[in-house]
Amino acid sequence: MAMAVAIRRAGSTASMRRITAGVGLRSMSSWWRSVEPAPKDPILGVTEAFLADPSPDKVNVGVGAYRDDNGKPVVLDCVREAERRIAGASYMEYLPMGGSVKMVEETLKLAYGDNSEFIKDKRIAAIQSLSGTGACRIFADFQKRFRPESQIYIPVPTWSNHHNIWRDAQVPQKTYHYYHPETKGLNFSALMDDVKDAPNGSVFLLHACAHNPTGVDPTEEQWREISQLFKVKGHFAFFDMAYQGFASGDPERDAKSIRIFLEDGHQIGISQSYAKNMGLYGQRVGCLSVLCEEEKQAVAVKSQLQQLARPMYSNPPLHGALIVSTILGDPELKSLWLKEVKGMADRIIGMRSELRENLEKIGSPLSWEHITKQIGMFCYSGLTPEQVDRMTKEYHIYMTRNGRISMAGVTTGNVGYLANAIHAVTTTDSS
Ligand code: IK2
Repeated sequence: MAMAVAIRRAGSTASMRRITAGVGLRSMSSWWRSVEPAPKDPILGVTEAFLADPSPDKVNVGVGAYRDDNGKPVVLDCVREAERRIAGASYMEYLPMGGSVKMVEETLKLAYGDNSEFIKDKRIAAIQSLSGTGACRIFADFQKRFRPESQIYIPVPTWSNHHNIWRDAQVPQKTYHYYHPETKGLNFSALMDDVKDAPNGSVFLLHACAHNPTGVDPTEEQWREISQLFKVKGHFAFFDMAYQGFASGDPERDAKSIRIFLEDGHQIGISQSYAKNMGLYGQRVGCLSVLCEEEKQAVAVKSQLQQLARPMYSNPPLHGALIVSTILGDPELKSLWLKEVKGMADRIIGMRSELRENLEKIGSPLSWEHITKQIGMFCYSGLTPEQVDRMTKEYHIYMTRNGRISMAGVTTGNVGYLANAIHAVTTTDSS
């Protein structure tokens, strides 16, 4: 702009030449000179490295994406049938800013319950989101806009992208205790202390089930205690539910934490994703909901959530929403989906037992009980970053440096190899 004004003012061709040959043009040609490469994403970077490795032995247990027992990505039968029904549809218009009303309605039932009074009373502000990540991000922006003084309390550890999401939304972050490295379980007393010590009315991010990366969830009784303490403190719970169905195999059971908070009268927020439980990873379909005091407030909140989405992506994509609403709106397809979710969860549970048994059979002197105690897609193995580096360098096994193993990538074909590698790096020095 300044350059254009200078050129206009300069008038003559000769002086224009002097300007363009000078500092102005040089700085124009180096607009992005100060840009350094971004650090690799700790999860997606693992997949990049895996793909670049020519070894025939390579195993990817990095990203949390479900594979069948042959290590192949899966398209669920219910999804294939829904796509068959959708094929040739003449409707390719924009969805409204808030997305598919039908998809959102069905999605809320999964989280709040089929007969939820909150749905009946229209107390929930909800929009279709760009999967779970998009739901978290819109919520973070909403939090920043309407509670600018608030912070977000995030568990240690958590899904690494949570930190990026709230950082980019410019919400200050605090952490709370969650995992105990010695017991490889929940550090419940430290968690409760942190909840107690947080200023009244704080916002907490809670993993609704199948905690990523630890695979450690509070028990039902512990959820009840957490909920009671949240009441006393007036805290707000934002539930990230990226794995509904993946913990127990039953989406209804996996919503228990949320139902406890609802019974106790909390106003909560929820992020839901169909990436894992419907295998719709690349379709980017999910839902953000915020439970309000009454309908009028929900209408206002929904309008503001849409307002946040509009300048970002205008409206969400159609295809994934059609798949979800076709499946959940048809009792037969829905029961096929429930069967398939259970099948995925059961295969992972089976692989947990096999991995542990293999390690015990090899004669590992260490305890691997946590492999079968933890739930969901991930096993937080306890391997150190250095041991993980050896898994990759010496065995071509790719996993995140925090020691997380995506159990969804373990198969009957690679479980023995994986166990041998774990045994080697945990009992011998680097070769
Ligand atoms: N929230 C949590 C806790 C998640 O784990 C994820 C998905 N993470 O998957 C990648 C990995 O950890 O290997 C999400 C939210 C968001 O997932 P999506 O945006 O795909 O729905």
